[in-house]
Amino acid sequence: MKMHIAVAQMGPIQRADTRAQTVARLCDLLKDAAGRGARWVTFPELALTTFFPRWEMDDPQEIRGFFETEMPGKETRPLFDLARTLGVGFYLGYAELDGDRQFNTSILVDGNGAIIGKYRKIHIPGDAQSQDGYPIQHLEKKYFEVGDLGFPVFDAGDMRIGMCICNDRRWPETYRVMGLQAVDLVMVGYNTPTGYGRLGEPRHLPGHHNHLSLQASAYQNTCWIAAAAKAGVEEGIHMIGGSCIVAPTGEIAVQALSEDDEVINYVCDMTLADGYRSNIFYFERHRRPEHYRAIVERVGASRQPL
Ligand code: CDV
Repeated sequence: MKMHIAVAQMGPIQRADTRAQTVARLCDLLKDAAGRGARWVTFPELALTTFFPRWEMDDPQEIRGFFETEMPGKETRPLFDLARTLGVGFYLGYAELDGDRQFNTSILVDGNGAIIGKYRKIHIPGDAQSQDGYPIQHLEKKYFEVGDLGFPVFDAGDMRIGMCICNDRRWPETYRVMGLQAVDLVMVGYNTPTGYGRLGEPRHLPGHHNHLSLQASAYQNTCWIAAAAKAGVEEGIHMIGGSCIVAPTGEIAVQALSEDDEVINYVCDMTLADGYRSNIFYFERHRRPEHYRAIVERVGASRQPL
């Protein structure tokens, strides 16, 4: 079975950009993807606003302005209507306000414009308050609770789709939980600054680690991964691009070349995973969960005497 999939990378969204402007960009990207024949599109994490967790804000009204209280809301409805008109499904990342609870969320919307899945980011990186000495702040722990929905996989007709969000893509557990549900496609959006800085990494490494994580995870869990960056210089901070579609072989099938709004697409052979699932990664035959207890019993690495 072949499935035509697209990734819609976005260039920067500045703070002054309105929701209407940003949704219009999303609609243009969706049309571009549909025009190429794609049936599913991945948009980035927090795709409706600038990456606001770089700022420490305390005014509840100001913070609230970055969150959605309903989905679709008045401003996002055009994207859902367009999906229905084009018959194209999508993944969309946004900041969700649920009562007084705040989550970094993604939804899966089908080609009828209906929400068929929701995920709330589990691996929340960064800090709860600004840190001295860091060139840029990353305050997701201030603005978001840890997600409470686990890593579900959704029936999308011809395939099973799972979701994760940005930092989640670096953790093997993210994909293995979905791999154990026989996920076919994982969609992920990200905002990754080049100069996260606290690691003092050379500037080429964030892009390398992005692809390393995605490629290893697709291969080890026998699934496709469609990964969408928000890229370029946003509010003075450079974020990596490198949006891509990765095959279950671990190979990058197609990759964005720019740091702007850009659609990439690929006709994915969904049977490519079968060979791995029935051989080297035949989970039922080869996995040894009785030896993996530490994974669920321990959070950190133990330095206790051996
Ligand atoms: N939005 C993110 O989750 N960003 C992280 C940064 C902090 C490194 C990431 O893992 O890309």
